[in-house]
Amino acid sequence: MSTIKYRHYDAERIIQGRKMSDWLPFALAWWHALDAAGADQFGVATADKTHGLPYGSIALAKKKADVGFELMQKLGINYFCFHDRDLAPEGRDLAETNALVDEVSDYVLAKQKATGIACLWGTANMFSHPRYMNGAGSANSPDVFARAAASVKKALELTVKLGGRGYVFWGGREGYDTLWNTDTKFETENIATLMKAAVAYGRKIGFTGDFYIEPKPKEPTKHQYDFDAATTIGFLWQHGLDKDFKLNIEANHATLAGHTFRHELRTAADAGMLGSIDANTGDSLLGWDTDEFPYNVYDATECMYEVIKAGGLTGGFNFDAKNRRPSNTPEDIEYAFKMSIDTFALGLIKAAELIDDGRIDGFIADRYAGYNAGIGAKIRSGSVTLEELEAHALAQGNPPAPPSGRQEYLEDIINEILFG
Ligand code: XUL
Ligand code: CO
Repeated sequence: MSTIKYRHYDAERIIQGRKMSDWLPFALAWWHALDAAGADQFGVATADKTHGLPYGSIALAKKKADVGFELMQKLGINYFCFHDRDLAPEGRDLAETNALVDEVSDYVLAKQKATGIACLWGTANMFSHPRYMNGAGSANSPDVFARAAASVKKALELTVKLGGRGYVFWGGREGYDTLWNTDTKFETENIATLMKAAVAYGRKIGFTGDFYIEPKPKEPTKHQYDFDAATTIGFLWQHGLDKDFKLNIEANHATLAGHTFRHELRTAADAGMLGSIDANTGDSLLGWDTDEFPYNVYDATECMYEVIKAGGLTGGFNFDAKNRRPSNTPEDIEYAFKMSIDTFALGLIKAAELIDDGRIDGFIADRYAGYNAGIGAKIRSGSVTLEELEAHALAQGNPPAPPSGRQEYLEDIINEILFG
């Protein structure tokens, strides 16, 4: 139904046995597409997303829904992601805040029913309000902890109401700026307690989707507890949360952690926890979370290669991305989504070509072929002893010289598939 002419994205096209739209469930991030207006540490907004309505009003909240659904229909995007505070502003107290978001979510739900557009995931904003300056689940105050828990409860109810596939914890202020005032063990145990309570309540009210943690190493705190995929997986295993949680991997967060996007995707997939993706990019010359719309086809190809190998996502591709400050018109928002949707579609096409080509997979299979039989197979069984390995080492003489890793040959295959 999209009225945008894509160069590569074709929802119905079958790639590796599935429709492109099934490989790529794209989502609009309410906060960026409908709110972010270019304000940064150095200057005020450059775009006007108020539609002539008072900032923080219910009228504006509903207008944003109108604009958002119109944009998603135009782009052929089938999902959106939201924070509770993106939908409706804070009231004077919790009860009023909940009533406001009930009213706006009724309005959003009616639009979902009219358009067939669905919710990918919801989350609670536990980082903007000053009450969370010392954290939410990691707060030093049990009263703040309780308030955070109440907002998770409400955000879960909203996610169920809007049919969300997932529920995200991004630990906005869950971290520390100085260890001189912080008990890290205490704080991380409390975060786990909050997550366990969320799982218990979510399952009680019929939430069958995945919970996600979105790792990020820093910003706003100096050190965030969910530093990267490996750290987060360890935390989930340590606290018995691994059955209910997967990871939501964000490209810009991966690079902030000193990893590639692909490394984080692979690490999550290896643990069976690749759930969803926040599709964006940073800039190699800027060391912060710029949340740019992704355009790098190499990165998208690597991403889609990992996603195909992992069998797809239970979540989707949330464009947690905003226009650059000087790209400040409504058309710029459309260009941004169009460009990034085509980037991932091309990445999917090229990743599938790489897999069909078979040279990369064949090379990797050969590289480990020694493990298919004999002592190699015994090692793979996981039950080998040091005595058996020593016996093999003594009998074989010196091991043969290792074969080349052929990195440049393989990189040339990537270029050949991408550019001919
Ligand atoms: C912040 C970030 C968030 C989460 C949702 O860096 O990525 O927008 O995606 O809270
Ligand atoms: Co994100």
